[in-house]
Amino acid sequence: MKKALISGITGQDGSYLAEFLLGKGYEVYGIIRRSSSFNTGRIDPIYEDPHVPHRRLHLVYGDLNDASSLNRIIRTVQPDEIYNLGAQSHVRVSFDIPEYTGEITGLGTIRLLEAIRESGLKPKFYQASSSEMFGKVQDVPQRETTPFYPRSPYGAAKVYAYWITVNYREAYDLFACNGILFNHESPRRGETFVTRKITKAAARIKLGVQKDLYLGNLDAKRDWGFAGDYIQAMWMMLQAPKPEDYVIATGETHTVREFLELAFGRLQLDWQKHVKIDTKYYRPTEVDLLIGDASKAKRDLGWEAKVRFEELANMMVDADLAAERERLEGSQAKR
Ligand code: NAP
Ligand code: G4F
Repeated sequence: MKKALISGITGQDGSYLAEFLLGKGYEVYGIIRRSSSFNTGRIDPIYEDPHVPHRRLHLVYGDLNDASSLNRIIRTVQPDEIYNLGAQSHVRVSFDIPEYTGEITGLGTIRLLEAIRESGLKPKFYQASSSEMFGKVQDVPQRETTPFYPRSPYGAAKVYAYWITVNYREAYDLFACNGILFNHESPRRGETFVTRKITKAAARIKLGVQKDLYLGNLDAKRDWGFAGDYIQAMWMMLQAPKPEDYVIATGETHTVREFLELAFGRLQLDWQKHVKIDTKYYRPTEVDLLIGDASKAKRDLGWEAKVRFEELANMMVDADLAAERERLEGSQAKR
């Protein structure tokens, strides 16, 4: 039975990847951080689902800021595959905490790579690289050969993590891959990323528990796909005959405004009556246009995005409407 270690297992991607790998028969180890409130909400359902073999899921305490914990985990778990998904992953927040973002999102990667090197083991390594590295884009669409031009502390930290992964592949013959993933979303998306912020607000407005939604730049264009499709590409990269870097994207781009129209439209709401602009959500430097060319992944891995833009928006709105209804019914029952 293969063993996989996931940093960031409590996040959106980590939870989908854990389910996927358990389904493939892996023993899955996830690194979790101590928190004063529960942070395992996305993976708790694994323990409740009779179809998911949860006895093969193990959670271990550690932190990408704590090399000794990473060394210990790698020595004791001895994983065959490591997926480094842990990060301070919010671009806007990275302008407020740039040093911390560099520490976790950038240096966290070298701590993990060094722990691997010092262990003498040769696990395969996946690095969660990002289309945010393309920033002020030098090519349209962006592909593996497009030069990076990051526009945020987060983007700059991811560029460091990208190159250090390439360096360890070349210097130490490590099977290490960068997945350059474009934005991917789901009902499990963090609630402060724009898509989820919109779908949750639309559901609450529909149910009469919220009136307005405050947003920033509506003109930015993103290539949005479904997280459940994208985590499969991570695994596929580590099964390929040789380690390489891949762009993972849908090849379509849409504005934030288009996402708003679809999400509110799904609930027969007019977004213009509810959305207000708050400049605090603007970034000092913005990434205006992202659109990826994933033809290398299609050719070499047989991967391609299945869920398209409208289906993604509908899926997220429907899930938020159901969750909000349940929450309201629960709070009424308690009274
Ligand atoms: P996410 O939901 O924000 O999850 C981030 C995960 O990192 C959480 O499990 C979090 O743990 C963990 N983490 C944060 N700080 C940590 C630390 N100091 N030590 C260990 N773990 C830490 O992110 P996501 O959307 O799943 O994305 C997964 C990865 O892909 C990230 O590296 C992100 O930067 C990258 N990425 C995402 C996208 C996208 O569109 N989603 C696109 C390209 C790349 P807590 O739960 O304890 O906070
Ligand atoms: O949803 P976002 O915060 O995602 P962003 O900045 O593109 O970053 C996400 O995708 C990256 C891949 O390219 C990942 F690496 C990263 O970890 C993260 O998952 O913002 C999308 C767009 C931006 O242009 C932003 O300015 O939406 C715009 N926006 C407008 N109003 C807003 C808001 N973004 C947020 N978060 N909140 C707003 O109110």
